[in-house]
Amino acid sequence: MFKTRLEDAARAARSHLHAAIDPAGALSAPMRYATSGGKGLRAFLVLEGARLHGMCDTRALWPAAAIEAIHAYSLVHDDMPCMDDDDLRRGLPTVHKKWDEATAVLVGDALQTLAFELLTHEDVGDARVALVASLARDAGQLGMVHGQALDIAAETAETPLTLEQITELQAGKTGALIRWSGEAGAVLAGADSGPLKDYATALGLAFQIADDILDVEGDASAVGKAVGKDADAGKATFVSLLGLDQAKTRAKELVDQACDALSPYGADADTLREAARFVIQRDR
Ligand code: GRG
Repeated sequence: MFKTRLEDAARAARSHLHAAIDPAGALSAPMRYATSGGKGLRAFLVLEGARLHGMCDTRALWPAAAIEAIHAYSLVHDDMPCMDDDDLRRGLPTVHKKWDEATAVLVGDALQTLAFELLTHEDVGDARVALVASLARDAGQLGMVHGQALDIAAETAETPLTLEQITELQAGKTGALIRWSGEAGAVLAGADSGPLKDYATALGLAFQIADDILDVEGDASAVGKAVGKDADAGKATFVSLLGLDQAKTRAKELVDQACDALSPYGADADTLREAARFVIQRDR
């Protein structure tokens, strides 16, 4: 059930996003390229959260496509030589490798602004301003960009980060967009987003711990990007700080926490529970 829903969400959000990329634009080809592939986890979270609140996909696809646009922008910029410097993303050459660095900067810029344009579509209804404001906050100076800046600063820091510092960094870098995705369906419906926020906060941290584990245990061809980079760079990660076994235990605890947070929804949230289990079992 979950796998099918994830694939459907990824496909639907991608085609919604691609329909919004105007072929007349000078960057339409690299923008489509940067938003192809990917698991679609964030779009899935938006659509499932919306379904739990009786919201149809016609409304929810706008925030689902918007969050995948922001996520894609962050990956394009993160892959650049001035950031994480990667040649491979989703199993294909990164945008700056296939085109050039100026194109990668501009593709990220255009995807970011497109995300906010999508959220203002009339189908989104009364939640438009709330969604624009929360995405601006969660992607911005105290959200994802904050986490990314802390990560870059850590590369040249004298001492490795502590567990507390890594947790703050990841809550921004990876956690903020996942949290926004989890909450968006409830915000769309004007409902209490508390349970979904708790679910997505735990899920985001479990996701990042799983990512650190994949960097150690994963296979580059399955992951679709280089692995072993954190250890090579001497970077503090959940695995380097906790050890592999404890990192896996912590990820499992967070998945249980995420599932418990869904109790107000009963069995209706079983697909989201499956998603939480998938996040720590994935191979890419
Ligand atoms: C450049 C402002 C700015 C931020 C970049 C997201 C990010 C911040 C950097 C990505 C670095 C990274 C690999 C983080 C680990 C967690 C993560 C976001 C992995 C990629 O997300 P997935 O697995 O990707 O959902 P797909 O390809 O499935 O969409």
